[in-house]
Amino acid sequence: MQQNDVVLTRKGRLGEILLDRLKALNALTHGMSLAIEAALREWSRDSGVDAVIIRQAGERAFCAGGDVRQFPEKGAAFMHQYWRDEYRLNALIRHFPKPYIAFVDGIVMGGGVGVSVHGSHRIVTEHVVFAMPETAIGLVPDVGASYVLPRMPGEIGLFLGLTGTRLGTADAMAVGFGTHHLRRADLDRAEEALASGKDGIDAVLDRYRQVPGPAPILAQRAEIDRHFGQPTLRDVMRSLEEDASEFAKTTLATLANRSPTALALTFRLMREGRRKSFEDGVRMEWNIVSRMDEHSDFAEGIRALIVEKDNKPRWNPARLDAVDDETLARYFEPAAGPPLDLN
Ligand code: QUE
Repeated sequence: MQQNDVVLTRKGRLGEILLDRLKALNALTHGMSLAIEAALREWSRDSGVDAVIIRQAGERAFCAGGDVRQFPEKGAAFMHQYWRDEYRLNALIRHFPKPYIAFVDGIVMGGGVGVSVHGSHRIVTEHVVFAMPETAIGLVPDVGASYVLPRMPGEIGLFLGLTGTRLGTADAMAVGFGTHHLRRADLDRAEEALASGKDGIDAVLDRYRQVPGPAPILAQRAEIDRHFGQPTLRDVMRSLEEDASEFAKTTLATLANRSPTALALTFRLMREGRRKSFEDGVRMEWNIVSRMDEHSDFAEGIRALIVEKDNKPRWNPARLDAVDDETLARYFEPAAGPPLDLN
């Protein structure tokens, strides 16, 4: 790891995590995960630390996801260890004994959602762009998405997980990703006030919080719920195909670019996640991702969208109706090797 991919410092009463990997939109490396975990474990026992804050270097991204670019060349053993350590960090954040405050001031996708959404306070600015875009690279929404997305209003989480739709500030607040909306221009002052420990966290955030405008996604809520509330993915597709609306047309066009296997896995993952604990949801994600080998759509998605950037993934199978149920069911079987340790 580059020493300054993540900078861990004390700021008054705060422990501060600074994501600082500008060349890759602060995408989370294995080394960054391990360094953040070690700092959190230390700060949880340090009575001089009242709360933890996680922030981004640069104006563009909080964290664009996992650093998946080199996954195929690094091989299965590396990928498996990466995911084990990342999911253990996600669980640590979810159960962190002190306030965990994310200042999200740009792109937050995939793994970036994993190091923010499970914390107690998620501050979003006017620059936030939230997405769970994994189906675009042949993967499924992970890092606890099987717990978080099904708990969003109606079928919005399933819609976001299948399509990878990007949300702005008001939408990120409406779906519950953000707990507070602050202006970028107020973040440094808010952090200083938190670091001073003079007022409580909620008092400080209330002083700076802004009221988001109307959320465009809520205007689509009825259409989303009607189409994505169908019992099977085939029924969802049929429902969209039978609808001539602009929403149905653009949604079908988006889904046509996604990995058919990833869509089918995501549909089942989100539906099963509804009635599972966070831990059992993450275990289900682990069972799936542990089977993403060099022949999988995930390897092809990384090639097409991240490395070569031709944006022309050749999915196998290429059509949803060729994804068979037995193949899908196998991804949900317990993974090989030692059980996932989330402690
Ligand atoms: C879907 C994704 C990711 C993505 C693009 C998608 C993702 C991810 C990155 C990414 C972006 C910039 C980088 C990098 C990775 O892109 O998870 O290393 O420099 O991490 O369409 O899920």
